[in-house]
Amino acid sequence: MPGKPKKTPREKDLTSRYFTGQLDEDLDSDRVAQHQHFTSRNASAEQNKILKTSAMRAADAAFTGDLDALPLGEVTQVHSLFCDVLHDGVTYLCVVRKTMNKVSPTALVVGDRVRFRVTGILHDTGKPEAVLEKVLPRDTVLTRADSFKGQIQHPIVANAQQMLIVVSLAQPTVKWGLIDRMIIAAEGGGLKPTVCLNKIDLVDTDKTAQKEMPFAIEALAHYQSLGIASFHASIQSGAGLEDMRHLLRDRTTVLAGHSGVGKSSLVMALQPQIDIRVGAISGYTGKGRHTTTSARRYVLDFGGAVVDTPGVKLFGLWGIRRENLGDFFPDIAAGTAPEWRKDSHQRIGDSLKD
Ligand SMILES: Nc1nc2c(ncn2[C@@H]2O[C@H](COP(=O)(O)OP(=O)(O)OP(=O)(O)O)[C@@H](O)[C@H]2O)c(=O)[nH]1
Ligand SMILES: [Mg+2]
Repeated sequence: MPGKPKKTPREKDLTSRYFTGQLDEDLDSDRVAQHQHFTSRNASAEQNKILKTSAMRAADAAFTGDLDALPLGEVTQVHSLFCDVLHDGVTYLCVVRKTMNKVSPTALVVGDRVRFRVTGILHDTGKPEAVLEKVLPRDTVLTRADSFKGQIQHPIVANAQQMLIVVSLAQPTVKWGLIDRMIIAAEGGGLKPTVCLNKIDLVDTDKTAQKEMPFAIEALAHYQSLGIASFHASIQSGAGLEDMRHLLRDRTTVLAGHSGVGKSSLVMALQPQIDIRVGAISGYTGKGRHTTTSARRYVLDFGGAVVDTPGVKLFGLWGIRRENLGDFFPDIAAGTAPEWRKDSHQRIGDSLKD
């Protein structure tokens, strides 16, 4: 196995400015299992090494043509030095033009619409190589902050219309505070939130699920009163899968939630042909283990696209201050907020900057 290739200063620069491949697990104290980290890094290093010799040279050459005449694609996955871009059913392996930061002020993310130039070189993976020349303005962007105090913004997904917040009744248990934060992030970024109460089958066998169920029903009814829809689901029984298909059809949806709640399993249940990694249930500790390690966009054969994201434990809010927090808690102003929402409002407010 060849050693990890050393990065030139330019490559380091590219990495830090444009790409946030393993972004989500870096934001929280959560850590990816060591072996997963190791494997994905090695794979990245191998691919980056090959790309350096061809597409990166192409990225250095000035492009003088009409940028808007170049093919338009969507970023489906971001790696350390390159990204996958889908155009007309073909995935291109793209490196970013050195001067592109003038066009894009923040890191490139999954869902970004981009103009790219095909190099004519075929990568070992079978993907054609290309140079990413331009990022188009985003319609929406789902963003997290580096911490609860929100010093640095980390955009996660661009141009999605809605966010499906997946929670599981048990294994792991629902964290309603996390749901409230995700709803705020979705609405703040221009995405419509919907909540999916998953693993509903566990109500028959799992004591935690049985204990949680009455409160879950109450909480979801309260969200409904705020215009946030929800549905129950289970890949075991098939419950809710038609609701989900209906919700996802012809739209771009981000799936988000705690690690282990079953986000990737739901995607696979709807699109079995998608090759996606799902965590094993044996030895489950209820702590979450990050099976999905970076956001990835999949096209749905019944219309639309879905972005599967890595699980989170914490969700730092970006662009939300104590003064505008009330905009996301209309029930507080209306005097209809139950105690758990008041607590949530208080806790989120305390965690924000003045
Ligand atoms: N009982 C039950 N288990 C489920 C259900 N859906 C998923 N699981 C199990 O839950 C575990 C975690 O599923 P994943 O789909 O990997 O969860 P995830 O949300 O994608 O997790 P991360 O990628 O780590 O964020 C797997 O062992 C699944 O088999 C369900 O409806 N019922
Ligand atoms: Mg997953």
